[in-house]
Amino acid sequence: MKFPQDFIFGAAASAYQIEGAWNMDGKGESIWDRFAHTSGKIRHGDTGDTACDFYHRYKDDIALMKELGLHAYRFSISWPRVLPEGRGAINPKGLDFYKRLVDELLEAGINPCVNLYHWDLPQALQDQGGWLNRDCAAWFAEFTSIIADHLGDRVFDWMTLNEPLMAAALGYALGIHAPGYRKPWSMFRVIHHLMLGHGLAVNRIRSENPDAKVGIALDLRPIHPLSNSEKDKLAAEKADIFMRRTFLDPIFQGRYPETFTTRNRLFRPRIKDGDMEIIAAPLDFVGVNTYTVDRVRYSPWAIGMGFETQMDPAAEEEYTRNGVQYTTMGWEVYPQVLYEILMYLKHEYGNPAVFVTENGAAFSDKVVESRVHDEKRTHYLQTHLAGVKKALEEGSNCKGYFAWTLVDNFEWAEGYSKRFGLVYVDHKTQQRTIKDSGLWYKKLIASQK
Ligand code: IFM
Repeated sequence: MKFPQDFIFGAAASAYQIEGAWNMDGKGESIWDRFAHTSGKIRHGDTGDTACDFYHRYKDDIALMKELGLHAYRFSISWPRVLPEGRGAINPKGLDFYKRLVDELLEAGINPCVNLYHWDLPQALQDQGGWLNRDCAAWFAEFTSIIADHLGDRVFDWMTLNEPLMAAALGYALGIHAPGYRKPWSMFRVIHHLMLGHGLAVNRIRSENPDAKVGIALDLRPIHPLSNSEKDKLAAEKADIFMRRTFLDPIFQGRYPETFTTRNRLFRPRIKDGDMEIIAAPLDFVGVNTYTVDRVRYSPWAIGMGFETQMDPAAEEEYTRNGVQYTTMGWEVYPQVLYEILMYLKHEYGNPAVFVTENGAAFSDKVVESRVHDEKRTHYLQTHLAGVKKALEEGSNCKGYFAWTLVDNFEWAEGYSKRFGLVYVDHKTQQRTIKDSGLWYKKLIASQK
């Protein structure tokens, strides 16, 4: 499979999912530390306390990235590692970790792509309301300025937020992610504050480094009605508005979809004069995180929504149903996912530059005689990348692909029970084994030369 000469192949990860060292060298507590330390929140009582110990093993993991031939690595910065209280005094050791990480990546010839917020808000800020507090947008901007000031001479590719929809929906409405709130009405306010924080951060990055390329990583999935009924079709339209247009319209058109701002008062975010101009700060690219398709049906019970997505629960093992493969997350494998989303962005939003900032699959891998024969993941990568290639042939402006993820890591509420990595991690010994899918990816990247 041949891609354009300048197409970027990378891998992505996030701080809480891999770093560990949760309370070392002056790091402050994050909402994920607090959540994972609360009994009953994470499968098997797992925590990110040690995770993949990337904090200590980053040099070895960068050596693995080099071995795979990755062009770029997308990682996030732990806000409370740098600002233990969320604001104010910088923790020099925390900042130094990210400087060393960037230097090591550059030394290995791997482009560092920084994502500023991947869900691990400082607990000290949560104690002041977190993203429910409008001030959180400004706090995020302050944090961004610090990071851009210290890394901006060596980092040129930036993302503000990772998946604001998931941060708001799973964390504030469904309560299955930190901070664990079940207040569906609050979600819209949280979304607006996140988007405001995004816009402010874009401006801060640009003022620190005018050459920076800035984007945001959104979770964007194809949305299909579960049946041909008019009700389900209407539900799919509503899902499109809530799950995709709520984020894309303000960025590209400077306004939220009408239904976002005309909700009943309890649900409606307070939008102040000038907010939309800030959120619509021009971007250099959109990051797309996508794994599966959403099959949507009408639901009278989803108050204020009118739709629900059919989702299987996570499972011990992957399975097939009616000839369709599902991963251990219970996610349908739908290889056209990237093709459809890239075409959607082309037709609905004027074909912006796009990076696939996350894509991958969890399967129940096993090490057998020092090898991991994960042919299902290889097949997943192959068929999904074929979708990217088809989209490119049809004019998509996709610039690169980041596999989720380099090493098996802490999969949020699922703990360590789900393996997405190109590299297997024995979570007891921290031993790494490159999976067959990693070797396939390596070959694909090498074959582009
Ligand atoms: O592990 C997550 C990641 O943190 C955000 N996007 C989806 C991945 C798989 O669930």
